[in-house]
Amino acid sequence: MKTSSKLIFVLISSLIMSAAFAQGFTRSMAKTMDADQDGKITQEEYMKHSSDMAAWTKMDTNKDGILDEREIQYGFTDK
Ligand SMILES: [Ca+2]
Ligand SMILES: [Ca+2]
Repeated sequence: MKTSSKLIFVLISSLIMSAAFAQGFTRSMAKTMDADQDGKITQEEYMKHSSDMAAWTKMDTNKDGILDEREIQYGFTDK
């Protein structure tokens, strides 16, 4: 039972992940991108996971080259 529910969870997570890549960015992706876990995503951290600079430009609203907590909250959704 435990193993199968784990499997379903992984399956659902990967489905959500692929949907996220098609539609936008999720909070879990933000956590993955934030390699040093300081709550901010630098352009360097971002570029290890995405080359979508149009999305970066959109999310980095104050153009300082870092996505801070507020910008992550705005740019990364769970939808
Ligand atoms: Ca960081
Ligand atoms: Ca910024």
